Amino acid sequence: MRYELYYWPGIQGRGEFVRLALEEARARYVDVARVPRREGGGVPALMHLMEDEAVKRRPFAPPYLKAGRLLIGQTANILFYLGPRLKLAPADEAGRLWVNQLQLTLADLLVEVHDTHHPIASSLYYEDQKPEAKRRTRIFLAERVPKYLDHFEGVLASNPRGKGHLVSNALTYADLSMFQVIEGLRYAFPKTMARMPRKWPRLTALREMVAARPNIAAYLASERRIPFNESGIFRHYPELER
Ligand SMILES: N[C@@H](CCC(=O)N[C@@H](CS)C(=O)NCC(=O)O)C(=O)O
Repeated sequence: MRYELYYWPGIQGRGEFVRLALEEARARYVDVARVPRREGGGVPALMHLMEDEAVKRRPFAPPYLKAGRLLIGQTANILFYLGPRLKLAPADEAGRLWVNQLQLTLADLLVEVHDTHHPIASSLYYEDQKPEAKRRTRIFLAERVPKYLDHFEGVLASNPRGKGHLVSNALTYADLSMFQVIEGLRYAFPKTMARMPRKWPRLTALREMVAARPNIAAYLASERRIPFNESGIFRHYPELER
């Protein structure tokens, strides 16, 4: 199977959760919007599947994945499909649902991360909502980050035979997504996350374990990994953390 991933070309964003799973499994895939337009890629190819009424089961927003005749939207849904196929999900239903639940909780967290810099509207510039962003970020860092990270630290603690994995004792896409969220939080909020090794030692170990996986390490060092930037979900605006 040669998968086609559709996501905005200049940011990690939500597409990165799918990229990490495909990269870990060394799956064959094309990041379509990063292919030149003259070769049928670029943003027009992405928009076409969202906007052309002739397309069946059109997605609402990127990322989406083409797998043969299937067109699948929603990050967690894409990973739910890919998980068993890439051997990144448990074989049993209860395990697969638990991985999906963790992924959906991370998706909730992502919305809150986005709202730190865009608390009023995505259609407005950050510069037009700075006071609200500052207020929102203060509460996010004081209340929400600890609540979420305590939860995931607890998931690791309640899986003592998991060899550092969130689910069972093998790598799942939830571990990869957890890694990505930690990386993003470290980029956006370095002061808060400097406390991570002391406050969330199991998550710190998970981050190191995932970063050291050969396929992930090779991907992170490659040009395929788009650097974090101030167009993505995780943005570093020092004034927000001050
Ligand atoms: N719940 C969806 C959210 C998708 C989403 O918000 N995609 C963003 C980029 S990360 C987008 O382009 N949204 C356009 C919009 O909401 O109008 C998912 O997890 O995939």
